[in-house]
Amino acid sequence: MSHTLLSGNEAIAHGAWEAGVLVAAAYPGTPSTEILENLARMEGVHAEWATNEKVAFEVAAGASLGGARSLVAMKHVGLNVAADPLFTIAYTGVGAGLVVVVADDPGMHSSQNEQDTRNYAAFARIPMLEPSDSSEARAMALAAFELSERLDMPVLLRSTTRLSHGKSLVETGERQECRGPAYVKRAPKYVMMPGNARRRRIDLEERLRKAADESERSPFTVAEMRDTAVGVITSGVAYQFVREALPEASTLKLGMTFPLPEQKIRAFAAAVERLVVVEELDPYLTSRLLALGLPVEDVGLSHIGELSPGAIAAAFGVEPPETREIFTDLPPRPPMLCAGCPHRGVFHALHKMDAVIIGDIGCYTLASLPPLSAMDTCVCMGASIGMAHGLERSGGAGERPVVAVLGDSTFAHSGLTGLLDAVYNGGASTVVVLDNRITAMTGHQDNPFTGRTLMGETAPDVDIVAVCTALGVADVSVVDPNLLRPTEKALRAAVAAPHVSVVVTRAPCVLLTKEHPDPFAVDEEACTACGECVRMGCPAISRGRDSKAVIDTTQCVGCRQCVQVCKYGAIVRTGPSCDFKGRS
Ligand SMILES: Cc1ncc(C[n+]2csc(CCOP(=O)(O)OP(=O)(O)O)c2C)c(N)n1
Repeated sequence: MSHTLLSGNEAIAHGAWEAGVLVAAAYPGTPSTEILENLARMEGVHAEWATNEKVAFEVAAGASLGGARSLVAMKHVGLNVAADPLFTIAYTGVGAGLVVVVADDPGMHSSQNEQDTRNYAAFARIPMLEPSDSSEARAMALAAFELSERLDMPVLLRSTTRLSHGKSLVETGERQECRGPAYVKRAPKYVMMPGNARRRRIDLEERLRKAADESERSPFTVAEMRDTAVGVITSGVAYQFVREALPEASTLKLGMTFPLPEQKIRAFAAAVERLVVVEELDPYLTSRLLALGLPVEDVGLSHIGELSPGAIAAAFGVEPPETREIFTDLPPRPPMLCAGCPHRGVFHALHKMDAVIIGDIGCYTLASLPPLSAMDTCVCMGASIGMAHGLERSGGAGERPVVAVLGDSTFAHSGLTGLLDAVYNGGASTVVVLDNRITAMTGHQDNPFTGRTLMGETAPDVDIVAVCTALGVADVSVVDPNLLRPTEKALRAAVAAPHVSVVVTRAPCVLLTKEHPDPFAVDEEACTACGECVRMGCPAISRGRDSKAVIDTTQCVGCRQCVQVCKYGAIVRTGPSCDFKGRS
């Protein structure tokens, strides 16, 4: 045993490793990504980035069939993608322990919506554990595998951003080696056609009854009796906020939040004068406690966004805990495409073409912000192609070209089926695959088009062009998006095609390139202040004296995109070849 300062994600990975996890799969997504990145570095684990969360879930489920303790991790919206296998694997049950880690993002720090995954546990009828710090995250990850095997059910481990990324002390242990029995054919358990599924449905209720007993006995549910004037029932990171805001209040911290430990809850409720539930996001516990007939008092806490000790103190009408403002004088850093991002040129061209740009999720979503303002929609991963096809078929875009734009990782995640659909149904929209050779937005994870795996091994170099051709796209071209004219030409040709066309814009993410050419600078005499380069939205370019362009040479990576839009030759290379005398 040793003590280490770990984030919730690191602790979950460690707990799973100690439990002897053999196979782990995930699709990256903040705030869950580091779980797999950590597991990939641990001895004895096969860890992989799956193409999407559904596939990741199925990989883990298959490994569990084969007697390997398995883990799948994702962010909350990933569980929507993986929901199909989730609901039915609740019926089949597992081979060796199967743990599903889902990290919610209250407050949407890096997500397109806010979801409370606790509802999924109840909806799919699978047990759920909710850690409140890193130490519990490790212990629960370990315990979740044992619980999964005792109950013959997948177990959901729910985290939230503060837990996943916050650090606290963890006592870690050694790894147990525990391979389960090899796969045996058991069709009545694993083949979910109606006759078998009906029997497993009844069996699921029996397993849930056992899970409820486990919940009553769970060491993770702890009643802490202090002043009994107020009793707070809470779970997860909300427990920490309650302890800060209401240090005198009695608390019942629920570790297993599906099924709920009804007797423990009733006993706690009977021992306090006022009973309040403090929970982040949906009134998940509140509605269940009210259904039990318990007198839960509504103190008016919001169900939108993150909780905080201050918000809890305000709801209870007590002094907020002392907080210290740190780093108050930092300059604002609004999100934007990086200087030299190869996506920029594509959006510049699409904007000029007055295309309706049906976007997707990735770094490129930032093109929706001014000055590029080059995106019309962004809904969920992979949505761009289907939505563009629907819009094009509706005729609602009139004469304007309809262009779907998505990254290489998103294309692998859920773009392929949309593209096949558009081809099959005789669409005529254009699809742009922004192939920057990486899953950039979530921190540079590999994907099937990068030629490397999460374990650092070489993977087959799957060619996006060949994939599109195989899906029936007649018109596929490849351009370097740093070259603006050829990019615009390829896009114009693609939108003119009478059928579905694909343009693959291929240039590595600028952050993958370690060495850059000399930066550029503006020749003030030649600059007319027309603003064309500023409209590219590069963070290295701003307006200076007399509204003329200024390039911050510490940010400029020499991509040459701005040089190509300047009609006056006012942007020139610095360094030895500089052809103006540094008038700035
Ligand atoms: C269902 C789902 N899973 C994961 C995410 C997190 N996520 C947002 S964008 C993105 C990948 C973007 O990569 P890519 O499409 O290659 O574009 P890039 O950022 O490299 O430009 C991921 C994994 C999400 N939003 N939704």
